[in-house]
Amino acid sequence: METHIKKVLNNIEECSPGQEEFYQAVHEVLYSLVPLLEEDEKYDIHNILERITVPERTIIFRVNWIDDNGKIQTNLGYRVQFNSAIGPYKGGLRFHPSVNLGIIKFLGFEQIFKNALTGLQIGGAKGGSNFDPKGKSDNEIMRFCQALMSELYKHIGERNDVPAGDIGVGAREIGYLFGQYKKLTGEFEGVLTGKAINWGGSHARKEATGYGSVYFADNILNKYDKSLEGKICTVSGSGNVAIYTIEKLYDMGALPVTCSDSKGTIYHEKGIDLNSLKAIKEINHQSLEVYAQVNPDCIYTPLSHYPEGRHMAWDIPCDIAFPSATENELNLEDAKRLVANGCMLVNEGANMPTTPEAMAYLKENNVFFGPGKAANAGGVTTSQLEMSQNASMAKWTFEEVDDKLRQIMRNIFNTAYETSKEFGCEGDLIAGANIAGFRKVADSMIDQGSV
Ligand code: NDP
Ligand code: 2IT
Repeated sequence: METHIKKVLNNIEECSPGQEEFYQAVHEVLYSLVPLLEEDEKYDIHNILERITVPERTIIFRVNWIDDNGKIQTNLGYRVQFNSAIGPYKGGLRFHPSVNLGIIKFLGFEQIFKNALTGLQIGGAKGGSNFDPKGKSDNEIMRFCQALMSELYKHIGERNDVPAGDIGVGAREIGYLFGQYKKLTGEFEGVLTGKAINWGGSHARKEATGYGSVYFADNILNKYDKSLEGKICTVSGSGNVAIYTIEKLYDMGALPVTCSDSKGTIYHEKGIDLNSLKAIKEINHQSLEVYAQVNPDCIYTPLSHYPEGRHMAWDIPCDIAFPSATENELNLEDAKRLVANGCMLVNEGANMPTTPEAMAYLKENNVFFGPGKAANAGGVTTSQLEMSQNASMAKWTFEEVDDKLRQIMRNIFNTAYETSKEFGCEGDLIAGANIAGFRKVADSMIDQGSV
C-alpha cells in the first residue's frame, strides 16, 4: 500500500511542481488512509487515489481592475472545483498576496473531506486571488470584487458552485461579489454564502467557524472528563475565526490571553479585551499595535522582533492552543514549547496551521489534537445552513442556527472518534477525520462510475 501511495505522491510532485502546500495536504491524508485502503481493495480497483487528488476543473483567469489613480491593475483569479461526488462545489475565496495555485489546491483538497465530514451534501472547492486588500480603499475593493466576478459568474451557481469567504474575504467583499453576480445574471439566488442578514444571509454564519472550533474542543475535552472551564487559551490571528473563538471561549468560562496579526502578537494576561479587538480589527481594519496603545497592560511583540518562522503566541504557557490565522504557523519549535509548558490540546481553527513535524511531536507527547478539517468545519456547516434557508425561503433565528451548529460539531467529533476506533487508532482524530471524509466521497465516486 505504501508503494502505491508513494507512486501517487511522486506523480503529483511531477505534475504539480512547486505546489508544496498541496503536496503536504495530500501526503497527510493519503498516509492516514492506509488502514482503510488495506481493508478494502475497491479503492485500489477503482483508482480512487489517482482520481481524488486531481481537481475536476481548474479555472485561472486575469482580473483587471482600476485603482483610485485611474490606473489598470492586474491580478490572478482562481477557482479550483475539486470534487462534486456528494454535492455542488462549496468552499471559500481567499484574497491574499501569497495566493497561488498550490495554496488554492491544498485548500480545495482539504475542503472535500471537511465538507463530507459535516454529513451535508456539499462537494469541495476553493478559490481566490493574489490581490492584497491591505491599504486599498473601499472603492478599490469594490472594483476588484466586480472585476473578479465578471469572470467567475460563468462558473458558479446555487446548484453548481457556491463560494464564501476566507482570509481577506468577509461580508463586505461577499456583498460586492453578490451585487455584480446579480447584475450580470439577473438572478437573485443563493450563489454565495456569508451574505448580510438583510439580503439572504444566515444568523450565526459570521460567528460559526470560531464558535464551532470551541464546540469541537469542548467535545474532545468532555470525552476525557475535562472541560474548558478555567482553561488558559492561546489564540493566533485576529480575523473572523480568531475573534469568534475568543468570544465563545469567554462564554464557556475559559480565558483567552493572546491574539496576533501579520505584524505582531498581543499577550494580555488578564484576558483579551473583546470589545477593543472587534473595534480595531473587525470594524476599523487596523493593526494590533492600536490594541496595545489602548490596552497598556498588555504585551505587544512585533513579528520583526521574533526569530523567523516562530510565533510568540505558542511561547505563552497555556492549557489549549487555537491556531486560527494561517497555514504552517505552528512549527516543531513551537510544539516543543507548548509541550514543555503543559499544553493539553491543540485545536486547529485555521486550515493546516500545524506543520507535519509539529503534529508528530504533539502526538508523541500525547497532546490532544483537533485537526482543522474537523475543528473548523463550523463555517462551511453554517454556509450550508444558509443555502438551506435560501432554497426554502426560510429564516431561522440565531439560536436555531447555533443549536444546529453545536449538534453538527458534536456529530463531526463522534464520526471522527468512532472511525478512529473502528480502525484501531482510538482518539487519533486526524486519521478518524480523514478516513471518514474520504470513505464517504470515495464510495460516492464508485457509485457514480468513471465520470
Ligand atoms: P481573516 O482574513 O478574517 O483573518 C486572518 C487573520 O490571520 C488576520 O489576523 C491576519 O492578519 C492573520 N494572517 C493571515 N495570513 C497571515 C500570514 N501569512 N502571517 C501572519 N498572519 C496572517 O481570515 P479568517 O479568520 O477567515 O481565516 C483564518 C484561517 O481560518 C485561515 O486558515 C482560513 O482558511 C481558516 N478558515 C476560515 C473559515 C471562515 O469561515 N472564515 C472557515 C474555516 C477555516 P492581518 O489582520 O494583519 O491581515
Ligand atoms: O475553509 C473553509 O471551510 C471556509 N473558508 C468556509 C467555506 C464556506 O463555504 O463557508
